Amino acid sequence: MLTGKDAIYSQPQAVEPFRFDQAVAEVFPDMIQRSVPGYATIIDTIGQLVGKFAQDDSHIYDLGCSLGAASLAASKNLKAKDCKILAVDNSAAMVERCRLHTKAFKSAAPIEVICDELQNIDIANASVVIMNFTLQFISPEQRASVIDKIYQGLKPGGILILSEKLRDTQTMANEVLIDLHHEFKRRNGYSDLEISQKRSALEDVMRIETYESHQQRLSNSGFKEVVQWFKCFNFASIVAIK
Ligand code: GEK
Repeated sequence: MLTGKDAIYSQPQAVEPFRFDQAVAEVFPDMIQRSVPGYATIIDTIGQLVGKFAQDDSHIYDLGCSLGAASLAASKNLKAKDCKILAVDNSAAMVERCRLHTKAFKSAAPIEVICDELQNIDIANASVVIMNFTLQFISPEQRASVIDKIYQGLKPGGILILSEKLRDTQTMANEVLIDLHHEFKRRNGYSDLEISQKRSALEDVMRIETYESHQQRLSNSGFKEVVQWFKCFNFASIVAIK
């Protein structure tokens, strides 16, 4: 599979709202590695969690799967029998490439790649649901019903792995985290122009919340225990246990 280097915002441009289109799908592995601190660790740990929590005869959902990195990590670590992995994304360009990635891989469980809004997907018989940096792209008004639906579709003892970019309620502390993230991107070769144009492109598309709002929403849905297992700058990953 050909994947390139992300240079989408390297030239000055009239910045349009960010979309997961063909140009983004082509450079996505490079883009996410250079933009999300700890991405490789998070994918690796999602695999470990699937190894521990997937139950026999159940479904594993990867909502907002992009090119299928989390689904592949799930498949590599799966010990439970007769599971099915359902990978969902609403970007046709992502789904097309995800199908190629997952087909090329000899998976322990069938991986079905679905092109649809995750809001339209029924969640049933699930032992693990993964939302790795996806909920932040769902409109805030729809988030509670998405989390409720996931909770309802999980089996007892099942988990939701939720990774998100966060906002801190403390103004100065929030700025510290944003600066550290921008420095992380600079060190990974992004210019100040790329960082600021990407920031503008994402402004209305990615609506980030505080850790406390996520925690509250998860416990409102009924999750028994919620733990932040990863945090680096303003990026976190949470495990919520039913
Ligand atoms: C990874 N999880 O590599 N329905 C389905 N998919 C959606 C929706 C929606 N309503 N909205 C956005 N997406 C991946 C990375 S990227 C995160 C996830 C990022 C999809 C969108 O098309 C994109 O592929 C993905 O969610 C978010 O582990 O780029 O910051």
